[in-house]
Amino acid sequence: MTTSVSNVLRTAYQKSVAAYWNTERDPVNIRLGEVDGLYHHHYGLGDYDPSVLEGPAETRDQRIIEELHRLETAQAEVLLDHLGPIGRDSRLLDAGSGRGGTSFMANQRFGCPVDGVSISEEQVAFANRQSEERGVTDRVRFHFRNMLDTGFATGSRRGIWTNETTMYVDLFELYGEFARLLEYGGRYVCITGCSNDVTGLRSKAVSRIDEHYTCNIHPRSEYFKAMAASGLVPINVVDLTAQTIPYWELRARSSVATGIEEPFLTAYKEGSFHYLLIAADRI
Ligand code: GPP
Ligand code: MG
Repeated sequence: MTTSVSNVLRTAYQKSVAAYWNTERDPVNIRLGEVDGLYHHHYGLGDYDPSVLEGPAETRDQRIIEELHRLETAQAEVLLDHLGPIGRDSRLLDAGSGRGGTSFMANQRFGCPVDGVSISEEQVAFANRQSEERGVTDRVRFHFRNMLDTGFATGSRRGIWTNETTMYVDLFELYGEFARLLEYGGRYVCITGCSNDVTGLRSKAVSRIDEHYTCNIHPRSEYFKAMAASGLVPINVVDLTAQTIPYWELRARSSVATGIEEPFLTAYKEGSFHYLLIAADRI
């Protein structure tokens, strides 16, 4: 399979998403990543330590950054907890791998090979540099490929995850590709933000999140329809909304707030939006 730009970026929309991530250097991601060299592109889970907002003013900013980073790493641990037993030879796919954080954590935890794919060449290059620095290039590799059409072998994956990336794609197309890639009984884990069918069509706050990231947040129901259509059978559905709100409250008070904190807090608190984990098995 060739990985020329025109082959990977097939639509004007995909080109605009790639352009966004190719130029993204936001302190909310870079400064957090610098804490320990794990660069995430997802949000956090769990209560924060309120003492970070107090104490010596000269260290407060850095202590808040470290606490936000700790919560983001905790989120990735929760995702990996749901992959089920993974042996050293099980092959995993990180679909929409960003700067690589979750992939490195999976390799550290399971010792297994991990491939990440991204439509951002800058992110792929960044993550591969990280892999070199960590000395794991034989086990963790990042590829400039489209997660809708990865080119990896049929049935080659024990596990696949999407950590906040599904709002960029058509779920039916995506899960068709994942169903092809997963072996029988293989596990898919999704963490996502989704709109609430019960409250009706997209709220103002959810529209503002879409606009901010150039994404298209799906309704909750769409996930289950698309999984069912591709033989992905949910085994766990966890509403993580209450556990992510403290992260957003701390982030709103930090020096690295981007302005998207208030729409997230509004959307979660008004109930128009959930932070959801879905784990599903391929049958
Ligand atoms: C990015 O994380 C995540 C997305 C762009 C997907 C949108 C997620 C939803 C749950 C709707 P990031 O770490 O790059 O974002 P930020 O720069 O705001 O920290
Ligand atoms: Mg971030």
